[in-house]
Amino acid sequence: MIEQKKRDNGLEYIEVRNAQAQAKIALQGAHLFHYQRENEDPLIWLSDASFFETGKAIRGGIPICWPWFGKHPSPKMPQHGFARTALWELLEVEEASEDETELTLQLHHLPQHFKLWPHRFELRLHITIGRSLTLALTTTNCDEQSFTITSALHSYFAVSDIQTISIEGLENTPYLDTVTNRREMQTGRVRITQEVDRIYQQVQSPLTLHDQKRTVTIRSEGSASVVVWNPWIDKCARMADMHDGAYRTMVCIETANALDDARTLAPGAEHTLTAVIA
Ligand code: TA6
Repeated sequence: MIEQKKRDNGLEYIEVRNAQAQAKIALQGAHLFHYQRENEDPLIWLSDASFFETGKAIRGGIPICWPWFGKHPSPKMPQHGFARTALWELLEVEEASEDETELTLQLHHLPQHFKLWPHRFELRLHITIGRSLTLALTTTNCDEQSFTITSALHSYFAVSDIQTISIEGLENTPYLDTVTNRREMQTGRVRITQEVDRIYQQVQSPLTLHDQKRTVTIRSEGSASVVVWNPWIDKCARMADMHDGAYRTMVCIETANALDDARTLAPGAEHTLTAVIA
């Protein structure tokens, strides 16, 4: 089943249901904000205080950070780029089988983007919804000049209790701790007992999120960097779109092209950043 729906304030989204899972994707940002497998609790976390307003990023789901990740050198520019608040177009929907649904959404360069980022581009997101969830973000350089992007599939995962989870697969991997602004080396699994905001580099292997209720694997393609984020108590309390205790039920594990993993595309070239969540 695929339905085009609108929230009370007019924000349009697509609802997908098949034998294996259900999902919701807002046209703003091509933002998947719900994914739940049959007979399971939601796997992707969504703040119950999220705004669903035009021009404001939904808090949770899998925001698309593009064409830059993080803060822009100019404070007037939106953090994490403009793709996640732009209105995308639904190009194609295919119910490949009763177990799998595929969607393709597209963002084409528009005049209003040029003042933010003066390049001609085409951006496509291909989402496969089934027992596993796949997002593939393809950037095409439609310009005569090369351009460089940083980006992330900024995935929010629902967890039973942040203090009991661990993330396997980043052992002995270097990272930038953006809380302390120091470069560190990961020893053992990642555990969260404070604010964590780390950009791991030279990431090779698939990751495994160990939660009390389940184990989730995240396999990336076209990416050698991963961001792990939890705002913890104080930062969460300062966020208008997160209730105070919400940090306890979420962790971000983001498949990225960040820092040294930025990607430069020659005219006509394309790059795909993929996350497979199973
Ligand atoms: O991915 C981690 C991060 O860059 C954090 O620094 C925090 O800002 C988070 O993204 C959320 O950013 P947002 O702009 O969605 O509030």
